[in-house]
Amino acid sequence: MRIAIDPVTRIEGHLSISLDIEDGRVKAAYCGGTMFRGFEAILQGRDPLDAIQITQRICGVCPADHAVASSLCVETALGITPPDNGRLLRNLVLGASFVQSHILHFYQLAALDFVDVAAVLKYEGKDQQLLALRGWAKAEVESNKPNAVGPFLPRFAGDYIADLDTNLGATKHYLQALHMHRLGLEMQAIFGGKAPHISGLVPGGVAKVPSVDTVEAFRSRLHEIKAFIADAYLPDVVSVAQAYPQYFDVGRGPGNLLSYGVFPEDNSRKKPLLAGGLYRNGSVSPLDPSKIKEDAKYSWASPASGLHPSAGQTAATPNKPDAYSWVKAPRYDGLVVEVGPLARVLITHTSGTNPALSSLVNASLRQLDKTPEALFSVMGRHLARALECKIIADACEAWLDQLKIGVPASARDYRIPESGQGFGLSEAARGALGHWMGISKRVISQYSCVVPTTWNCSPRDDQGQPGAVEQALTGVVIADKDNPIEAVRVVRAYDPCLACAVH
Ligand code: NFE
Repeated sequence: MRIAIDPVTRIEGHLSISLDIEDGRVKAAYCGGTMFRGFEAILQGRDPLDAIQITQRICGVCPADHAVASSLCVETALGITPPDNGRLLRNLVLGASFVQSHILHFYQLAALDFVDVAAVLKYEGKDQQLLALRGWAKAEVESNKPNAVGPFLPRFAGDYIADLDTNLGATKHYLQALHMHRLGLEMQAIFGGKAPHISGLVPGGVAKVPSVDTVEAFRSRLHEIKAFIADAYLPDVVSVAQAYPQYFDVGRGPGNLLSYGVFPEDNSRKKPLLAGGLYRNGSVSPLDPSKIKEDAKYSWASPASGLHPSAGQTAATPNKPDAYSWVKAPRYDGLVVEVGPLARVLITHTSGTNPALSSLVNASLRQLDKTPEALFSVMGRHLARALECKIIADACEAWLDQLKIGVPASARDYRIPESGQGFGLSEAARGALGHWMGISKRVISQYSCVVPTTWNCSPRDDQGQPGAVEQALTGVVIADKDNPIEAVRVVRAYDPCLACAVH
């Protein structure tokens, strides 16, 4: 029997999931990106400097992340690097982007798979925000209008948390998380000019010169967010993990992890806060970006298959016989890999390059009585994302302290070459983000983005290997085919962004 979840809600963009179910288990899963965008085609013939602005429009959630990858891409083509202040301001803008994205993902998107937000109808206390939410929800329920109580209903029936206080506490944090999201955007705007879609990232650094005012404006917001991570986000993730220990055994995925490394601590980019590499069978090896290829046998997004991103092609080919997605299928050395917080955390932990991260990972696993292997799961992905969020927020404080007040943050002198190549390998909140660019006659001749959700939500490759999320879904028990909540829990733990994936 085949069931379809189309669209999958509470993610970014348009994703369909088809599941072949046999004896109550998923036998095969298919991820479909259901929309074409074509940013890589739009970029051709444009000024290379425009790429930093145009690629940000791929997404409303992670524009800063694209701006950083695109800046690095332009910089390698131009042969320039930012001064220390530029690197630090970029880390701060990107750090604010990650932190707000992770909090938004947990509270606004994923936690509603576990928390029973309908419990607010039973609220009897004095909290003004919860009373306002209760009043709104009651009026919606009584209105009998179609789609009442959206975005909370309709939802799949399932084993939601039963404890009233846990549900009310998490619902309160849902409302506070909206404020954290705003603070995270304001922090990006303080150094990036505006948000979303920041204007201040330029080749060679950041246009803003840090002042005492901007540093302290960023810091005061950071302190609010750090308190929320410590008092709400981390404890809530642990509570959900303790309430659903079985989800440490669901959604393993391919087991191979990839990260480019991110948040450089010096200008060599060899010492990032979060390490890069390929995790395979318990050990980490260095990456060789020439081994990245994008297959397209099952994708409508490209007429050609198996190309390195520096030669990538994007053109709508809607009549391909076997295709079922607008997402391409990137592979590393032929391997299906998972990218994202789990990849960054396990690669950094295994590499031993960040003692603060390793002690946080060890303490959390001890608290939950789990081994690192258990992180390959629905709950492991939520936990890794929350732990990374704390590490990045803490690092932002250190980067603020390293800024030199009044000192410019961008390289001044550069010229666009007649021809050239660039690449920018960075990380977005959702995982490894690569931009590749060719320049000819001083304009962009070719541009490719290989984006986190392109890796995670890819369709099958030319060898027929299912993508990472397709593998994570395979074997999952679906108790009620009309309410496949187990499947959406697996998908949402990856925090997919299909707008990015199809770009
Ligand atoms: Ni549209 Fe994005 C992030 C990027 S994900 S959210 O994070 O790049 O594919």
